[in-house]
Amino acid sequence: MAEAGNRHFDIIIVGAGFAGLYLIHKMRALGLSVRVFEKGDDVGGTWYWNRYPGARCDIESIDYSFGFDPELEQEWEWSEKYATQPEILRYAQHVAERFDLRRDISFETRVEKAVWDDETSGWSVTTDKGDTLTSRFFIMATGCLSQPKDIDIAGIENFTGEIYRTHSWPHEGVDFAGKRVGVIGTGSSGIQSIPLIAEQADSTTVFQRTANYSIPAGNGPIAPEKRAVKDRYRDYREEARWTRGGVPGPVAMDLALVTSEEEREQRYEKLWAKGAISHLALEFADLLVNLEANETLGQYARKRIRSKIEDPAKADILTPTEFPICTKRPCLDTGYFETFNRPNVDIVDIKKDPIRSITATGVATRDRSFDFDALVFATGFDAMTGALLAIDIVGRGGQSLQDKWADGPASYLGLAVEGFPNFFTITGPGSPSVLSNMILSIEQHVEWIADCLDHMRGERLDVIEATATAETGWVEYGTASSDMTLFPLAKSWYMGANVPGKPRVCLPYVGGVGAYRRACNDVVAQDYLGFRFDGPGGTRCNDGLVRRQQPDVVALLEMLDDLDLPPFESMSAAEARATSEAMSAGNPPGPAVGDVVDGEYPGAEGPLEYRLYRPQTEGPHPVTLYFHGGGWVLGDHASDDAFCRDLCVSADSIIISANYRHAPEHPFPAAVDDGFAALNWVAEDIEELGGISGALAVCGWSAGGNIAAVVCQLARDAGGPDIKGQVLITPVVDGADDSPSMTDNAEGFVLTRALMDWFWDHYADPAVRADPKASPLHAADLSNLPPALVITAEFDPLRDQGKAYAEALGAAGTEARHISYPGQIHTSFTAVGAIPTANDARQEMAAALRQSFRAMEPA
Ligand code: N01
Repeated sequence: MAEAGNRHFDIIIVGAGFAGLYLIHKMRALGLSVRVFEKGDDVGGTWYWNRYPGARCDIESIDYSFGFDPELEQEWEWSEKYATQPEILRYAQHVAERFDLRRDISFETRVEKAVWDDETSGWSVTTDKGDTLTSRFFIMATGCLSQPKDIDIAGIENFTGEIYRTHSWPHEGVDFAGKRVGVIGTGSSGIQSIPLIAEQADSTTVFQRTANYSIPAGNGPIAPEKRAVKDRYRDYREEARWTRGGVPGPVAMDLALVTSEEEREQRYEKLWAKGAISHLALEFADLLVNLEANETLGQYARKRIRSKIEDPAKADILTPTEFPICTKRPCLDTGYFETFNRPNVDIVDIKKDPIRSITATGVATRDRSFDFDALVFATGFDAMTGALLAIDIVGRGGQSLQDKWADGPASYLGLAVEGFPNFFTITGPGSPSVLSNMILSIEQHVEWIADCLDHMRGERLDVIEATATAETGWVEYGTASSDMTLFPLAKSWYMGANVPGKPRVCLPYVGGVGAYRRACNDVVAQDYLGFRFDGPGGTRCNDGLVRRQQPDVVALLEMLDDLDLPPFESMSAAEARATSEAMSAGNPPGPAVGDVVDGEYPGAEGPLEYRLYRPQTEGPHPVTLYFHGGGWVLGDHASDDAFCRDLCVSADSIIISANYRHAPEHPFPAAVDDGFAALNWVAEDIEELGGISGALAVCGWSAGGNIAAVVCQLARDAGGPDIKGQVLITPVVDGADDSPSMTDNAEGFVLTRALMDWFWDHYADPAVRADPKASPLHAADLSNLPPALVITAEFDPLRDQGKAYAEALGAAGTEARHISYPGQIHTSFTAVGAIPTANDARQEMAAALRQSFRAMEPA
């Protein structure tokens, strides 16, 4: 062992890559003793091992470098936009020397086992040298792409030629001159190495299972504007910390699907010319969430790829088609596709002609056999969990990490694991890690841990452990985040799909480094929410979930927070209307429908506008009369356009969005009188409108839900029109509500209590609010009303009154169903395209409408 006799440390760390190096530096600064064990004979981690020809970073070096020390970042000069592996390795070595880090590292030593001991509140760590050491904390800094995937091709042991693997390339290099080389694998490693192998070799044959997207790196000297970053590195790094991928750059809010083809093409051209993957998927806000939008970039990429390959048969094989672009890690290349224009380079599509086995002399596919002098495997890694599970880590009660993660990794923030006290993972599963600039993410984890250990020391706490509640909550949040995206559609290593038998879960957190950093900071700000501490300073735990809303809701709330708009209730009605219109201007458009017709209907006191949405299917159709939201003050017949389109398509119903007079110009009961007039008009004219006679339902959101509920009562009392069903979305039904949801959700979720008061104050004098036409919950009789579906949101001041209305309807004998959606807010359900986690709720509403109409069909 390198250190003289010491067998106990404050911290034992596995891995001397960038994470291990920075950990030593930070832990030393805290005055803690550290020992790092590293399998290789020097520092550098992934850059120590992956020495294949062409290996480079795929995040620009100005970004892919440490930001913790201003002197370090000024003194180091990168020679190229994307540095080569030797240069990055030299950088790691420079860092080790500059901060005198090697003296705390035991090289050529593999950690085999680590066991938590409850008695001593520490870890016992065993190495392949037979040593057992102890520590208070145990940190895995083993990297995300360090454990190679087993080669799952039969017969490799029979091959008599040379075998190379990109992830553990010979340090002395390989001379392929005069050799026939077979390469298996076309991920980043294959795509980077193939052009250089092909330059040397007599012949090169590439076996490709899945064609991959790659864009030209445009490598070369660092552009002057990028070099100028060094003059403002501090600000630049800070900016990077709050981005999505850890690299500053423009983030589009606009959508590919509402941008003209011409403009899209121009933007994609520019994107290609940049030669960078860090912002590829951020060019439009819908590229990673909407398949059709994604396809616009996919098509462009395919066109560019095809244009480089002369032989159409080779182009067919090399052009990717099997997954949405950017759902597998996109590659950066230098002359990859052009390499296949060489006469001595071939591509074999092993999806069509699968490899049967490796033979003594080469590769046998189903239809052909190939002879090689050397085989190169670029077949990838058991990503993110492989290296963590390669060591036998045993936590509390003898539970191993392998057992705990048998069905997929469970981790709090990708940092800590319940049942494994004083154990941290750097860039573990559940953190942005591989979807980000790794060095920046490493720094954030190391700094978070250092702050945590410092806090523990200050509070005299010895043991920290994530709680089950917090861990499960974060895992669910991570899954909900990835489920909103297209990532699950690819058989990628992000999804664990490249390793046979590996659980299929999205391993990284997809929400971006900024959102993630905010979550980590929020945990700290809430007294380390979701962590249990123990020690002489006491036992303490503020348990709970760091993110309680759905991920898209969180993103929306964070965006609104950043905008820091004045509250509506501080504005005049006219200002509020203008602001509301401006805010909805960029909303996603909603799906195409058969027809949209604007017209006028006879309101209670004069003509009012309506917008009719007709399905693409053949009519006549049932009709749903819809009332928009906006607290009786804001909005109009067109303001919930995307939602009306969505409902039209999913319910296969004509939707008529009828405007009504707004307060304060037209206070109570103008809105409901207009609503009832609209109902009578639709019922009378239903066939002329393309509807089926009698097939009429109502639906409304918020104040529109109030109108829908009221018109059902008015129609019942008036003896018609007959309404087949009512769908009430977060409706206002009680002007005197003071239930817990009013207090719990009073602030912070778009509709605030203050805003609701402001709406009421504009709409109805307190003296009339108890009138059932204003507060339908207060109706003396709630029987014989149309079957109702009431949708409420967990984080909505109106949650409890919606629930109360459904219960009161049910108690009076009216068929009523109530669904409360966890993690949603008042505005979630109509936000089509913006809040995809409410898609289920929208499907429920459509199903309820279809059910109402079905009920009238003869059995
Ligand atoms: O590995 P991969 P990688 N038979 O998993 C194929 C980072 N990185 O080492 O796609 C036949 O991407 C497999 O086929 P398929 C970067 O994040 C960065 O190239 O599964 N083929 C695929 O083509 C990257 O994403 C840089 O159908 C088999 C290939 O092997 C990550 O590391 C450079 C097979 C594996 O591709 C991993 O990249 C290099 C089989 N049995 C790596 N098994 C930089 O630029 C697998 N394949 C910084």
